[in-house]
Amino acid sequence: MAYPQNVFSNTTFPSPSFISRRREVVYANTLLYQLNVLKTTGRYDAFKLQWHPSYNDKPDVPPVPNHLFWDSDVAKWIEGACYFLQWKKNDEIEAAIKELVEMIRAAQQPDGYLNIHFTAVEPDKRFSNLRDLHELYNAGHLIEGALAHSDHYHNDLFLEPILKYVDLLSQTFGPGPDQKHGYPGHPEIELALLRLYEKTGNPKHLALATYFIEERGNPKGQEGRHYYDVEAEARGERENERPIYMPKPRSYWYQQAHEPIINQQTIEGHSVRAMYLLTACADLLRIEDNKNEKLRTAVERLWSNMVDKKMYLTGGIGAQKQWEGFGIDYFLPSGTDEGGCYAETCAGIGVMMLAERMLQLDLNGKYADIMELCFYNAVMTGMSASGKQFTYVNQLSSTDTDLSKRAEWFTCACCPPNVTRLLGYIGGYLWTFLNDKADSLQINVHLYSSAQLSIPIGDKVVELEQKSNWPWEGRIEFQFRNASEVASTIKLRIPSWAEDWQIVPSLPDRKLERGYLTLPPEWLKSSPSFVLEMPLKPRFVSPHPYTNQDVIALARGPLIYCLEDVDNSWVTDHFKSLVLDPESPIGETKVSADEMGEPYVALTVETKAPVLDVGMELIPHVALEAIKQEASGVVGNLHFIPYALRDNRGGKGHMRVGIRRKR
Ligand code: FUB
Ligand code: ZN
Repeated sequence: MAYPQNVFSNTTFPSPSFISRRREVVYANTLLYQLNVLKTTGRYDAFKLQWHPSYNDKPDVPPVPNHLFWDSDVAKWIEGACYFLQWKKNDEIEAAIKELVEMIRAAQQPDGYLNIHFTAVEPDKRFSNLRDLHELYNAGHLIEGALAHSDHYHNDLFLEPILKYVDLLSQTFGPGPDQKHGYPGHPEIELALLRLYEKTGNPKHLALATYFIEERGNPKGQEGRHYYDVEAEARGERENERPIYMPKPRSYWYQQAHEPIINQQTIEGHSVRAMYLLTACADLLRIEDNKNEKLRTAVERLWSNMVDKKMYLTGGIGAQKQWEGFGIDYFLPSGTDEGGCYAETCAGIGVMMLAERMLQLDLNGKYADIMELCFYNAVMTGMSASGKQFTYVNQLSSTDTDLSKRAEWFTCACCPPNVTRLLGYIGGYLWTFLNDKADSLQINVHLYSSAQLSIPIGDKVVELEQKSNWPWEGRIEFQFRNASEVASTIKLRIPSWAEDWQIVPSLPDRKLERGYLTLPPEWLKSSPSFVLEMPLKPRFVSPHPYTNQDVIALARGPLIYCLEDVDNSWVTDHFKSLVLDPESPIGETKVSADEMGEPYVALTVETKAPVLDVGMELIPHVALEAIKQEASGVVGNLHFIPYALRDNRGGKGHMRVGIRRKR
């Protein structure tokens, strides 16, 4: 089983760490908090298929009804809850899952169909708008929920109706003359079907996923035309009609359906869709033993385009609000007043999913570096210390219209339960292992934390335990146990930002290949306890010069830092007029957990006057002097905190990551 959603159960968290503390919060607060929201908003009961008053609401984003994703919100919550229940029981959560599964079973139509909106609200419109209406996206999340449920409860109560629904989908979609040659506007079902295939071994599940992936973007898919054109015409859509998130009619790059994936040169469109789709592509590659050269090259090409040219310093992706997605190369404004920035929490989770799948195809630290960057910044910023507030958009600088503030929930609530389920199976991201033969084992350690991996081999359980205060300290102690009869190799990731590192006891041949250090069997036999030391020093980082942003930001280890008004109370302009000298000394302070829920390392930059500069000399018609007098001056030292921990202490919501570089 290669999926992190399966192998996470080999990982436990016996001693405290950033990760275990976040998991504790989700278990203690978030699951029940989100369950309550599901109930109070109508989502919980929606599978009863009764009318809900909100079904009359005008869509916030036409033509997408606000409640269209309710199936997925419930499914993601069940999925996350099942992961946590494998760790600790909870009667209230168990009872809710039981009731939800009963409702889902009862909501299934006689032919297998299973969807709230297209049963309770528009039953005559099934599969009539794959482009915009998330029917198959919801189906994908139901599949993933059912897989987690079946793994936890060892019964088919949830999986059974889902398999019946998938049968209906397999009959409906495919290359046959009587089938629809369509595919989802929002990918998700592809990766879910591939995971389902891993469990069932049913070739129909593989075939449907493959069909959705390969058919996507076919210009002549249906009646010699693009499927979405034919579908739109059948709905009576006018030629110039378009959803508001598409800049022009037929902007099918929004759904990554402008051409077949293997031909796509740059990563385009809605960022969550792109990540879910590419994750499925990577899964398909692995299932096909990485033999599909064209698909492999396309996925690698799109990954590189994204990471090199379309990713924020935080690992966030998606610069354009209109389509919640990618802009042109190097277009990475940090906030609304600069022209955008979206960096949705789900998109960060999607990057992690893709990175993890790429690592399984190609053990290269460049994927793990990005996976870690996303986790500790773009994703972990998505949930408050309390586990009861969330972000959807994660800008790198606030403005008066978009303050750095979390919310209790969203109308379109994809992100909060996505963080929940990610933390449920996060153990599956720390490491991968290969033990095809009974007497050999390879463990690849991608992320550091305090955790234990247990791998049953023969009649023994081989264990690898790591203990560290990562990401705050760079010393990781390892214990490798019970492996005496197994020829074992461990590969440790050395992050690309690590200037210096040491392994103790020393390793005669320090073989660092593509970001991983190999600890060979002979060495491990004599050194089952070893330590990796990696000093975590603060450093300045900058976006690529082609972004035209002459800014510097602070990083330490995998963490990106930001300024908040809570620590820098003089700020009135979201730190826009601030300039920072990259030569400034940086101090570190250990701060106890307080409101952050996490003991952390704060950074202080000692500034030299003047540090405020309105920088408007180039605009002659602006009355500069008054502004300058007000803005210029010494503000004293600048206090930075990890971006992931922002908005936990009140304040005005002024925040910035990248500060203008002082010349
Ligand atoms: O459309 C479903 C989810 O809601 C997407 O992944 C998010 O970007 C948001 O649009
Ligand atoms: Zn989301």
